[in-house]
Amino acid sequence: MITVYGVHGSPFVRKVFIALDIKEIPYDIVPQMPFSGDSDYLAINPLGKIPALTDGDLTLADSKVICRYIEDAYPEPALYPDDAADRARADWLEELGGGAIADMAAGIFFQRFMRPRAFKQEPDENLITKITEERLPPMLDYLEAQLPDHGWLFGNFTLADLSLASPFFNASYAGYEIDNNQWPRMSALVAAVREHPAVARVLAKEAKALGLD
Ligand SMILES: N[C@@H](CCC(=O)N[C@@H](CS)C(=O)NCC(=O)O)C(=O)O
Repeated sequence: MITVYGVHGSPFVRKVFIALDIKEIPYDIVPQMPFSGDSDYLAINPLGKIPALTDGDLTLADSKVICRYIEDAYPEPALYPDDAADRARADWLEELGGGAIADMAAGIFFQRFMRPRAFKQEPDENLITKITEERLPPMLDYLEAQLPDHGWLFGNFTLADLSLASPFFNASYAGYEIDNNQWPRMSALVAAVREHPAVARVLAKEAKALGLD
């Protein structure tokens, strides 16, 4: 049986839940908060980050590594493109979505969602403006040029589509939406990923967990 360590709300944990749901692989969840310093968890992932996953004797961390394992061990339905060049490009876009873009979205989410709720502090609006006005627009320009006019990046839904859209679910919890006039393809991608049945199921559980339903 697969066990996922993590909590709803993290875009990285969300990716693993969605990959497992799409492949109809049953799993248990061990709730694990990030930044907990919990020594039992550090034995599973010495970085202390979520998610981690165990499958029998195998223990893994990092959503990208975990999702590649899930894809190799449970290939159907495929969540990455077949063609080598497409797969490399999907890797790159997944990396960008889980790296720079997730960092920016996490900045907005932390300031406007987590700070007031968890720490009873005001958000740093200057920091948010720096992200939304300076750092994010060139990234969105780049992504807009990467996306097709319609449909998924590689024909079928892949983890590249999910990884680019998912950070913006967190940003939207904090009141940020991609401007549909300036970046229509990115805005449409986020909407389409949100409506994917497995994504919608996980987001519904997430809304409950975050007290947003
Ligand atoms: N590259 C990692 C990033 C995971 C990550 O940063 N998770 C956040 C939660 S959204 C975390 O655990 N942060 C705690 C920390 O950085 O110590 C992945 O893809 O799994």
